[in-house]
Amino acid sequence: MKLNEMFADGFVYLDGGFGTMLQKSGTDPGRWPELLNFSHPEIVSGIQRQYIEAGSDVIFTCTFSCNRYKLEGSGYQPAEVIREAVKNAREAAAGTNVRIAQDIGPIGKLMEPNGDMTFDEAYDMFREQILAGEEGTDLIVIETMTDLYEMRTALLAAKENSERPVLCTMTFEETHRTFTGTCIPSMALTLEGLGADAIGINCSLGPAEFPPLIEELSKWTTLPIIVKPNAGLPDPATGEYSISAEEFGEIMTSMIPYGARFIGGCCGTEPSFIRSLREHFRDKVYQKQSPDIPMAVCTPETVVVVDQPRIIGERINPTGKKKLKAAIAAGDLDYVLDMAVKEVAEGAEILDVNAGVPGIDEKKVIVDIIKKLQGTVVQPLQIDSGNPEVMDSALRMYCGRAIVNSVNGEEKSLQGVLPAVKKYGANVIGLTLDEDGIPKTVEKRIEIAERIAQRANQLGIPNNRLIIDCLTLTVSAEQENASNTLEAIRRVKRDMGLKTTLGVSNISFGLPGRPIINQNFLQMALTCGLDLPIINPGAPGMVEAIDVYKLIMGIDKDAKDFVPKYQDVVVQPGTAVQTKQKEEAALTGLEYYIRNGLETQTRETVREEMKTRAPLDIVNEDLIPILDRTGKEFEKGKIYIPQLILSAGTAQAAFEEIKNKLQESSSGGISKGKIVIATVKGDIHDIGKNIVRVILDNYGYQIIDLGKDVDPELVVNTVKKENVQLVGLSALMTTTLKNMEETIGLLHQYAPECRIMTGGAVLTADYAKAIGSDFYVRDAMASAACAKDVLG
Ligand code: THG
Repeated sequence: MKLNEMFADGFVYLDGGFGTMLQKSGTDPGRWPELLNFSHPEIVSGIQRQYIEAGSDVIFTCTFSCNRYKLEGSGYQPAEVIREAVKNAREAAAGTNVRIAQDIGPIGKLMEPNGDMTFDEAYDMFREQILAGEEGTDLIVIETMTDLYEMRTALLAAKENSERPVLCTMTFEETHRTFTGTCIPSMALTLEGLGADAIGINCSLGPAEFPPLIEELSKWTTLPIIVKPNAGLPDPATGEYSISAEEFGEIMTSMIPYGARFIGGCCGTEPSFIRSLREHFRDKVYQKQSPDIPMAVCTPETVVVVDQPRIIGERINPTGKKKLKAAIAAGDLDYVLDMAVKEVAEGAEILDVNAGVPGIDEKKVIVDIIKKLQGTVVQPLQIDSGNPEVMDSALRMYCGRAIVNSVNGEEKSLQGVLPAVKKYGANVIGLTLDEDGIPKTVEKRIEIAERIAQRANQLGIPNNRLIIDCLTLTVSAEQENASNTLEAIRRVKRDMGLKTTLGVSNISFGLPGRPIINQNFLQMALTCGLDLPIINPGAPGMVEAIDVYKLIMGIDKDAKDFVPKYQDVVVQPGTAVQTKQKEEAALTGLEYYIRNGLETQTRETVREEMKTRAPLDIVNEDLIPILDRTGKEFEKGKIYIPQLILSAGTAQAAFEEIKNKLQESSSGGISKGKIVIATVKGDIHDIGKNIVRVILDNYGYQIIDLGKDVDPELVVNTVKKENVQLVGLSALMTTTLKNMEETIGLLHQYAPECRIMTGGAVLTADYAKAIGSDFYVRDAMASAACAKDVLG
């Protein structure tokens, strides 16, 4: 059943927090709260019934962590727990027309390229859950996701294995990003593209912090919006949340103008909160949004809006490039990555990727390249392949909204390529050519463009995802072709209202003075309305032509970009311009390799350096300062967790080289010191602790990660055995703070020299001090400062 058939027009009331209700019921949820479906079914259905009585139209099954990974060791299979949970929810809803949503939360470990769980592993776990929930539920809810890779994998698994509507929510921070760096527009573009039925935000913060997040979301989706905040922040001592039911209902109404439709609560919201929602929304009307969403291309971290000329870098294309061909054939991904990083430094905003080398497994290679690039470069990709199967695999792996290069007017191409564009929510380039090649006349090219647009629209691909390439041949052969291309661009833009792209350098094949031709043709094409020039951004004069275009057309308001970029620069016509920004952007040597995940080059450089320098000097003078600077960039919000993980991992390769060398001679410590970290006993959430690990790793400390739900004795024993000077403890629930206190007590007793830092969602500075912690770390970055304090 479709979502709009399931619910009458207007607001739909979801449920509230489950965990906090469980705590109130006096049961110990233990390590696997979902097992309460077996041991205490009456408590589970009882909570659900309270939500129904309070006015929920939808209740969620008690299955948040019912995945194979999280249930490991419980003695239960995900499917049997899910079936039991569905039974309990049905029992609670018996005799009502309340809908049952199968609840699915994060698996609990990071996916490639940020972590090591593969797409297939994650997909299989989600599919297992979805199949098990098919019987007896009406909806699928995927919630509390922080990684867009995982979110989209779960959504794909839902769409491919069930007909049930899918509600998707992610968890954002006040920075308007999830902890892995996903931004709101990227979530919206990606999930709407993949066919989600409603999207929104849950958990995260209290309702008072939600309106700006929901307002931003409302600009990027036509789907109904889900709003499910926490009841503010909990007081660590009492566990009471800061927002009352009354305030909750009141504040939630402020999001009606942003299209809030599916409303409910997360942590700390009890049935009274849902009752309050009902009361406050009773005389209000759902305000459906119809935003005019611009064409955009994205990765989780970056959105490139095509509201002005955007540069597509053309260089990752082996045609005519011997070295790149050999690298692709040999699987040398670092070579490709290096090219990508250079293109971005030169000004590319989107990267075209073509892996078409004869005799290779193109499908596998393009997937590997996409994974590699998405692990490093935050710029969106344009995938270039003539093979629909290759395109399908590439889009399946790509996280975000890509551009498909390309479809053309031939029936075979339309049928082969458009279905994948639709399924994965990509943008697509339509080439104005068909069985008879590139038409000579402008009219014919427009006809083909119209045919492609019509076919795309029929399949549900809207015009804001369609780009037309009017194609240019070299002006040396058929001269009138070039001016026809320009005229066709003008007409596609003006009459069809579509965005345009063009491989600019084709114009000059076989002629002398190519850079001059290319630069001027680019300028002419921009004037005719070219939006997405495909160029080599390192070629002389090309980026500069675009900078000038933006200046003259008033896109670069008050020359804000132009003046700083070109002041102090002596421009030699016809040569590449070395601007200040380019110099600054250009990291060099080891720093460049580490920051960009170039492991091969990192190892080579370190080995080379060790021929003339002491290994420990390289650590102290190069590696640690590089990691410090990387940490600072992260602090400033210039890079995100994935980039931090990447540089830490690459630096690890450098450390390995150095260790090998040291072992050859004598031994010696090369880390800045050991730190034990753990999530305290009873607490099974370790997101915060994992971020801390990444950051401290990145700063060059040796981390002994004891994991989650850790016994106080294990912490103490490890500290003593390893002679550790600093321990980091985290607790995410008010109920486990007492275990934090106990752990601290034992440490003080048995390892009095060891210092203790503590953090976690529910902890405050006062409370940390009260339970004997030496340092309160407000956020993960603060742990680095603390480590520096203790260990230097
Ligand atoms: N439209 C669309 N896609 C396209 C094209 C187009 N993709 C391919 C091509 N045309 C654009 N991309 C390239 C890629 C590489 C080169 C040219 C165009 C290339 N150029 C140099 C040369 O001409 O000798 C080499 C420059 C260099 O060293 O990088 O190799 O029209 N939709």
